Amino acid sequence: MSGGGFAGLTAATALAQRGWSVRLHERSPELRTEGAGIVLWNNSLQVIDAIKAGPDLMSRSMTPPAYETRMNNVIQSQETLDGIRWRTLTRPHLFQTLLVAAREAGVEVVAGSEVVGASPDGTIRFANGDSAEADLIIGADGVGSAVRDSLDIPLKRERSRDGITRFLVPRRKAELQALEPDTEWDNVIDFWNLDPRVLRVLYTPANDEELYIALMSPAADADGSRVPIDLDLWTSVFPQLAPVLEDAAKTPGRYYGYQTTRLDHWTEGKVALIGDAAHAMCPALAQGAGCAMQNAWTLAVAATEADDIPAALIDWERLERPYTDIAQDRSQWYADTREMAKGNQFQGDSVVTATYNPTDPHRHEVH
Ligand code: FAD
Ligand code: 5PR
Repeated sequence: MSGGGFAGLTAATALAQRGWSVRLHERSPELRTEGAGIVLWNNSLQVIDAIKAGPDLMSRSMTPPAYETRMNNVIQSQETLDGIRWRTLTRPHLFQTLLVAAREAGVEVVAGSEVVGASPDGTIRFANGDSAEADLIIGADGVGSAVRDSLDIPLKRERSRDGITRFLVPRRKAELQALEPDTEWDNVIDFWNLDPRVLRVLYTPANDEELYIALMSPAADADGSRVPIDLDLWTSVFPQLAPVLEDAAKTPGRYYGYQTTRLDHWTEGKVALIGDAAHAMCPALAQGAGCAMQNAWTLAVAATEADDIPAALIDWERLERPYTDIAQDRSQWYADTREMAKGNQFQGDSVVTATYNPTDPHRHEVH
């Protein structure tokens, strides 16, 4: 296994729990995650339950009363998402949850070990010159995947004009309430402004103490995409968020441009790619990590049941990839059109992946 992110840890855990001996190579000297907050939907929450990490995840996460969308501070919709499972949490909490599960399952984690490539016959190569043989090699090494690039799989990369800077800050609920008493500050609130200037704040409570805020602007807007953030600019457009924007301005932050990567195929012989290595996407539907964990799980199950691993991997991609393709397409479309600003974001094609249950053994039967 190459990569100890959300995809790699999930696949390693699911395989080890099925009796595989799993060695996970992570390039960084220690296992940790960057970034702020995250939203998980039914598809990944089912996987969390299946690897027995549910109680840990639930202990420090929440389901806000509604997903609210505003345009120029006027409410467009308040989606209560009835019947859809979803949780908000911090990325460090998700990472810790998965790391504990991996350790308990007996995964051998090798930190400070960089993978440089793999071959379809089941050889994995390391930066220190070593190599090893395996029945299954998984490239879960992120959007810059060395495993993927070593296989020369054709890929298409699509960039969007917008991007985002993310922060984890204290909730400051009482101060926000004092500024805008009628607002339900436990909601996710997607604050859009398109005219006269495209600036957006996605406000996502992650638990009682921590708030995830994501500040979006076009890459072409130098002040809007500046880090540390231009506090005067952001508070002039979002005065009701001043207390939390002040905290965000104290951290350096990093601006990420939206992009989508699509591969011609996800597997070659005994090698499979999952997560951002195979299917990086725009964050609009909050499904990047969700699809990573969903595909990690289904891959582990398919490989365990296989008589012939390369054939089983091809079959796995054929059956599972449509749920990721639709999330990538829809997220890219939302990023390109900014249609989320109209509200009612989570309907129809936008919730196909979110409501999928990858742990249901009967999921591909025709009803
Ligand atoms: P990564 O997290 O990138 O992990 C890859 C790992 O591999 C890293 O630890 C890296 O150090 C290691 N590695 C890299 N190269 C090598 C090598 N050569 N050898 C060994 N190890 C290596 N998703 C959601 O589901 N919900 C959200 O709300 C959400 N919000 C997002 C907001 C933003 C702004 C962005 C940019 C993304 C968001 N995502 C979200 C997407 C999500 O973060 C990613 O899709 C997810 O982290 C991908 O996980 P991964 O394990 O595939 O890759
Ligand atoms: N949803 C989430 C998110 O983090 C972002 C977006 C949507 C949870 C940005 O990071 O549309 O950009 C988005």
